Amino acid sequence: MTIKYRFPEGFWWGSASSAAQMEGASREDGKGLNIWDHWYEKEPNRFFDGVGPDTTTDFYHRYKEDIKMMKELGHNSFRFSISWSRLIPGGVGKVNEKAIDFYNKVINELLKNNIEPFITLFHFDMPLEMQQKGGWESREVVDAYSNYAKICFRLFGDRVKKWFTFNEPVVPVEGGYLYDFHYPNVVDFNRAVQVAYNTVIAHAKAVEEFKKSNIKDGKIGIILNLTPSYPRSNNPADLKAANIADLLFNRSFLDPAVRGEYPYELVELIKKHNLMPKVEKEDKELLKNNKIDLLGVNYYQPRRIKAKACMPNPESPLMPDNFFDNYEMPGRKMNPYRGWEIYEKGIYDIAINIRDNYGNIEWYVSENGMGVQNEERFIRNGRIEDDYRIEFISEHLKWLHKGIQEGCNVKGYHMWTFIDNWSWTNAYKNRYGFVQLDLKTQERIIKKSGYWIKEVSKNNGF
Ligand code: BGP
Repeated sequence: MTIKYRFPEGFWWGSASSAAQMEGASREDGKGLNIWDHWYEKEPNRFFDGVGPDTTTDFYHRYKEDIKMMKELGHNSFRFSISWSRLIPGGVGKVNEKAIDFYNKVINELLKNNIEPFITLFHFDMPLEMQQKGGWESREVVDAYSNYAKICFRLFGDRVKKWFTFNEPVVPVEGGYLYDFHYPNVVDFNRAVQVAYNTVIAHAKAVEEFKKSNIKDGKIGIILNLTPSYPRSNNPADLKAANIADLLFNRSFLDPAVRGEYPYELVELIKKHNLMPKVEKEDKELLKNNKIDLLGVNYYQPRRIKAKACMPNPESPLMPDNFFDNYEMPGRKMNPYRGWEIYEKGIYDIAINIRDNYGNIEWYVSENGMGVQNEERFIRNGRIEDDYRIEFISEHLKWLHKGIQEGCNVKGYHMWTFIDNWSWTNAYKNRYGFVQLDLKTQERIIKKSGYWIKEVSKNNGF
């Protein structure tokens, strides 16, 4: 096979996952409840086909078999998250020995298979008791989180060298406090800003703890879902709208994490609309002193923006959408199942932006993927022939490769995800895996894309 797109030596090939989406065993071995367990108990109707987070892919019991399969797919790295409510039920207090044992076994099994573990500390799964204390609106919860982070570094930092404080921290802000797709289903811009701000502070405190922990050769970072904001046109009104979307959804986390400060324009916007959060005087220093070493970027879709067409109803709550309209570009390529646009060049634009505006910091694609419904219809001779996924990945990789050729500091590419897993309120509607999961039997079968990525990883290119 001739290799047209070769990636740098040591490139990270693998996938990402999260505790709530794969572990299952949601009430076993002393795990506390998190907001997903709780919300599902209260309102199962909010979840596709009424499927909740109790079993998911049962990684808690099947991690050995799964790690073996990862090896078979050519993974040299794998990101998973620790469940805060499993490690420290209730969020503060006694550490659960059984959880320590489980995460130790997973880490050791990965290392035994030459797969480097990357750990995320928080992937949308707030312990219920912490939510009842106010969730990210509360500084007490921020401190509890930084203590949890410190405990994780101490327990696992001898073997785990890549750490991420948060996965997509803007999503719980959007889902939980603006657009009603995460618990606690609040719609309130002021509270959303406080949640976003306190999450950034929690992140910086965890980075501070990491630095104190002196983990040898360790790197600390954050995973952000960057959605490049493309204006409909060069009309100044469209440009202004797209810039606001970029400030609110990308730079609100990217700038404090990488540059150690908020963009001036964002602060002005927040002030102008009386949305300023409560801050503490040492916060500024904290941010400045705790920039990340490594950035993870989740990229699924771009954001297309146009200037607002109509005046918002003055009686309805202030929303980010008061400042822009989403633009449906004619001819855009869609993933109709997830309702997300597929725009491969976005990954290159992100790379160039990081190179030119964020000091060319070391980064990797921490998630990219395509969720497809009813994949069973593509089964031929017993396996899913997901050529659309192979095309999706290779088209993104070509753009990433171009970025690397042009000097972008990209270290790897992880897919969402290893195996079809539980997707929050979408449950098992859209399937993302290299491996098919039979929900009834828990049987695992590698899809065509799994064999394809194995070759890509082996050849370090395609
Ligand atoms: C990202 C999350 C993942 C994952 C993925 C796919 O935003 O980090 O947790 O779920 O998106 O999205 P979804 O599951 O909503 O289809």
